[in-house]
This record gives sequence, C-alpha cells and structure tokens, in this order.
Amino acid sequence: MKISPAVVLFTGLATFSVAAGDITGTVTLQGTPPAEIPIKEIKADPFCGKLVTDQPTTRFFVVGPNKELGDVVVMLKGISGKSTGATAEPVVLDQEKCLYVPQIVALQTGQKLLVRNSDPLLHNVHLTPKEKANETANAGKLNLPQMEKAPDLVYTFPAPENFLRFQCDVHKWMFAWVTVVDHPYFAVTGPDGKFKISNVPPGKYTITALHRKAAPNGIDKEIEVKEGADTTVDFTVELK
Ligand SMILES: [Cu+2]
Repeated sequence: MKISPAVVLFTGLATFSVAAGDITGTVTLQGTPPAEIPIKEIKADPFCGKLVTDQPTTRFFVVGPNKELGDVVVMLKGISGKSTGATAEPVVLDQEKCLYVPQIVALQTGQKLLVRNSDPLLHNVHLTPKEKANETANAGKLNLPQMEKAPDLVYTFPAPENFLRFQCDVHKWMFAWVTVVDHPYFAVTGPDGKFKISNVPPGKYTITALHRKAAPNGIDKEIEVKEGADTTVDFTVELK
C-alpha cells in the first residue's frame, strides 16, 4: 500500500502528542492553620456591606476536610523561554463583593491579565511588582482607580515573579497574589488540593509547590516524566 505524505505527517503529529504526559497530584497541609480572621471592615463599609450577607474572612489557608490545601502554585523549575503566554487565553482577576477572586493567580509571561470590577462601586488597582521589568512594562498602570462598569484593566508581565501583590487602596483588606511563570507547566490547586499540569514533554524535572504563607520559597521534588506516561506527585506542606 502506498502511504500518502499526509498520513505520514498525521501519524508523526499523533506520536509527538502522545509522548507528552500529565503531572497530577494533591497537596495536603500538615498541622493546624491559624483561624482565619473575620474582615469586619467589609460588613461595616457602607457600600461593600450591602453586597455581603455572610461575614467574609481572610483566605490564608484554603483547607479541605482531609487537609487538602488549595491556592498552592505548583510549577516546574529551571525552564525558561518556553512561554506560550502571547497566544494563551487571558486570565481574569475579578473584584467581587470587595474581595479579589481568585486571590491566588498564576499565568505566563506575556499572557494577558484582565483585572475586572464586577462590583457596583469604585476600586483602586495598585500593584507592586518586585521585578523591575514587570514594573517598567506596566508603567502608568501601577495604581489606577477602576469605576463601576469600567473596562477591564489589562496587564502583562515579561519576567517570572512569585506572588506579585495586587491591592486596593480604597479597601485596605483587598489583596491578590499573581505568580508569573516563563512556561506553561504550572497549576494552582483547587479547594480539593488537586492540581494537573498537562502536556509535559518527557524528561527529568524539579517541581515545586509554593504556598504564600506556609511555603513561600517552594517545596522542591525531583520527578521524571516518562514518554507517554502520566506522573503523580503529592506534596505535604508542613506548618512549623
Ligand atoms: Cu476595592
């Protein structure tokens, strides 16, 4: 049988995509986190107070019934210049009921971050990058008011940076933390503590799990992604 070039090309692509693997795992917390603090200012605020029925609290530790830990950034280390951020879907950081949602965000270098105001009131978006390149790239947008129904504010970051801080100067309790990664191999754990990093090429890697309060510098593990196979790696974040 004669094989057409198109079939050869298709088979080649299929083989390539099968070779990559997913990395999945669960992050759990060991130890008892401090109690979250009620943000009484939200209830007391004449505008924000109307938007909430429950008493919002800080969200330092998002912990499940079996100590699953959410809001952990898991990423491969030692990879640079592999960002697909320029063509990736933008990431939304919303302001809802006078809180940032989500509070922990990760995105790639060059990927758009849309900061949205879903509230019927004024917020002020104030970011303080530590990497000079991230500051320079957003000059003029580092401290801006955002009115009700105003268009999204759009940011991009050229340099990797962990936990770049966003805050609102109108509502002093509002913080979000944005981690910028120079490749697509990262994830943030959900409230179930689980993460999934897709399409990782085979190879040996250092993978790290960062929690802003309990593991800000990351917990490293060595892993190997074998051709066409999925890899599981779990992390335990210890409270000291
Ligand atoms: Cu605000």
